[in-house]
Amino acid sequence: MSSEHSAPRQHMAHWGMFTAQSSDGEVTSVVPDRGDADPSPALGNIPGSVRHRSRVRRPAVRRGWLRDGPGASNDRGNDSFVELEWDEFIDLLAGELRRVVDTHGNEAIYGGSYGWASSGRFHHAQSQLHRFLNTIGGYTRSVNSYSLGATGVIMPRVVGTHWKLFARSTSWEVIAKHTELMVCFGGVPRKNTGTNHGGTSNHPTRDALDRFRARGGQLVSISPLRDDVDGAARWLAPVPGTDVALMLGLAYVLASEGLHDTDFLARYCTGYDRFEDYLLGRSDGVPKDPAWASVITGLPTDVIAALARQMAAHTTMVTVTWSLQRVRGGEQAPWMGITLAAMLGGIGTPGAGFGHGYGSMNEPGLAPVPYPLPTFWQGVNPVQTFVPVAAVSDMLLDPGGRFEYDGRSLTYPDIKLVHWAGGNPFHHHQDIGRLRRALARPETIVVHDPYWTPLARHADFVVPSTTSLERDDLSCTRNDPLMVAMQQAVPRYADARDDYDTLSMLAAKLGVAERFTEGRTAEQWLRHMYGQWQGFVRAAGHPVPDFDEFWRTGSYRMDTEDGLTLFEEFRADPVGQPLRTPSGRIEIFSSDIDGFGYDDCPGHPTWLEPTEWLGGARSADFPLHLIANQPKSRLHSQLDHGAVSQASKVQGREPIRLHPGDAESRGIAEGDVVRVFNDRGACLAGAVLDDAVSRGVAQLSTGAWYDPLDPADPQSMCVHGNPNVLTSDEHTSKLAQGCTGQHALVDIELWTGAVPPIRAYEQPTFVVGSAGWARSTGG
Ligand code: PGD
Repeated sequence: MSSEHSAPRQHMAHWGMFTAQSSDGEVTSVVPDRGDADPSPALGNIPGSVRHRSRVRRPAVRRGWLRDGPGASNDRGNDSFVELEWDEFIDLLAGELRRVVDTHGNEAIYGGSYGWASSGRFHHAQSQLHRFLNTIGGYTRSVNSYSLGATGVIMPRVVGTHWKLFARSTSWEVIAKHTELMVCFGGVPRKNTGTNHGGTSNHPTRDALDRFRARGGQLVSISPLRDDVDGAARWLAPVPGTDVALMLGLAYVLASEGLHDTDFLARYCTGYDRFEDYLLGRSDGVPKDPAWASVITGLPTDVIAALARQMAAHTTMVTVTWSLQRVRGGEQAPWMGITLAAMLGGIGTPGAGFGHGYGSMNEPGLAPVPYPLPTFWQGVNPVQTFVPVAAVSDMLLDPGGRFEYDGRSLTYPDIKLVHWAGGNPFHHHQDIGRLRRALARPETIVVHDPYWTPLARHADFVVPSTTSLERDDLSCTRNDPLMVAMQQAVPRYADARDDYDTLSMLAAKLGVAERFTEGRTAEQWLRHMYGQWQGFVRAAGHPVPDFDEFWRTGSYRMDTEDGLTLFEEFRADPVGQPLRTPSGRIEIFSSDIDGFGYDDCPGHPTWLEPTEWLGGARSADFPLHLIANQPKSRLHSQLDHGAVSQASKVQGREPIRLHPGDAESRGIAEGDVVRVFNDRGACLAGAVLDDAVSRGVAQLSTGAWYDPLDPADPQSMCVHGNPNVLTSDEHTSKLAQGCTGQHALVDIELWTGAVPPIRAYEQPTFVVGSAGWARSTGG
């Protein structure tokens, strides 16, 4: 399909659709698609990324692994590599996979392999790896996500669904037309709406909010950061981590002043009475009134009471961003948000009710397509063992250990081989010092990535993957109308191969080639997957072109289900269209959750004092509340070396924003390099002073590639500004065991030492050799 690479090519990234211009094997410029109302600035990270110096050029094996063979090693992350020819590399890796399967069984392979990788339905890295591992007998898998760890478990129990909250959320159109008041816990940060998992052809949030405001709609943003909303909004900044207390204070006013919708609560919900006993203090002697909420949140009592009355008097949408559930006790905020919306009675009516994730990703509010998407079938995993995704360090450090999860008591497997494609746990996982000690435990670690990310540096086998720009693919997502031909923009870089090719070679060595490939090339898979999808759309009566015509045209616009209101069918007919909960209704009190007896997730929404917050004892040692949120200048850690991300850095470090008053009291000026620290670790960052950040708060986004001052020391300071050296590896609760990376208590001081160089994007050290050479010479 692609033979000439200098012509402009249409492509798709998680952060938007664009045309790439290239020359000499490199993308030189990108132009956002004309149909995109508000393109993401992150597209600017793409030019120069294909031939960047941090690319993995050839298959590489860690020197110590070649010398000593498989085994636990503290050298991971501080060793040199030997580049091998593909054939030799595949022989060695296939032999190691066979050894682990034969000796320890497939459960000993951890193929959780979490990560966002790239857009594209076929070349999706995890799908490729999971299918391959299934063909060789399966693997220990991970469940849920870092994005929505708490929500993914609690919401099915409370409203009977997880995916509907996003894929069938109330549309931006409906909000712009009907909502009078949006009360947004966590704001609606536009920086995040640049991104959608798998790609996105349009970014409607800014325009929708403009129309909402033009109609007289009012937005109240509740966040420690004023700029969590673009444009006019009323800003309330409670003490970070206290949103549930604020929601309870609001709920108390509704209940005590008779402003709650008792008919809705009786007809559509279960367990309100039990919750009300707690709310009004009948069960514990503590009324959760505005005065109580004021002490915890720092917001004035009358402000809380007035907001509750305003909410009751208007068509109000209560929204909760995903960040609020990425903390200890993270199940409570979305549960309490739904409860508050239920008390207002608007759920299922246009412009009112509940939303989860407006401003978290470019999906909530966008109309879904009514057809299944083309799918690369992953096969069946015969291994039943799984772990919650954020429990990876616990699993590696504690084989055989018991843990609680969603009402079950489970055991961590004994993992010997970790196989990872398309993710970077040094970006996404908490407490990197602990993660490094965990990654020293397995006998072998295999990583597929286009770049020498920190995870690749900690691997034994590093597989050079292509970027999506080096291959053809199909892009579409469940809330985007376009099926898009992602055209290869540049030839493959150096010895990089598609993960499909690498895994096909491994499958051939292991005697399962036919099962993995079904005899298809990548192009044949695209045609096959397109054909299946075409069948669905044609069955709905739409004349979808054949593959070749589609590829020439470049895209196909599907129908979408416009004008949705979340739970409207349940509202219309609660008996005929019940929720998939035990009661068929919204579970404000859940007997099942209550029955688990978890101290950190009781049977109804509850204020649980966080471990990391300014109201607790820990704040005496670490008096600043760090918000480790998603970055503005890139997606996660992807293309951190790109122009937009680099332009945001301060003296090469990730910017940390703090209030001018907090900076002044520490002798810190704009542009200084600072040391951010707590009892888990430390990193350097570049100071940006900004009164959009509340007093007592600091904001350091995720995504700066981990860059240890001393690579031999797992606890080393990161000289670049990765906040996950500071975050805690505690999980949300025994119910969901989700990620809690959003908050950490820290302190900050001026860095007065020499400023170390950034080495994160450099190649590791290589030694010349081959597989046999290292073993025979001890090299
Ligand atoms: P990415 O940077 O997207 O981060 O964590 P995630 O691991 O997804 O990593 C994707 C990797 O895939 C990159 O290394 C990229 O080079 C590689 N890649 C891209 N394309 C391909 C390909 O085609 N093949 C292969 N093999 N590799 C490819 C994200 C996670 O971080 C998420 S979703 C959230 S929401 C969490 N949020 C927070 C947070 O709020 N606060 C903190 N402190 N930490 C978090 N971590 C979580």
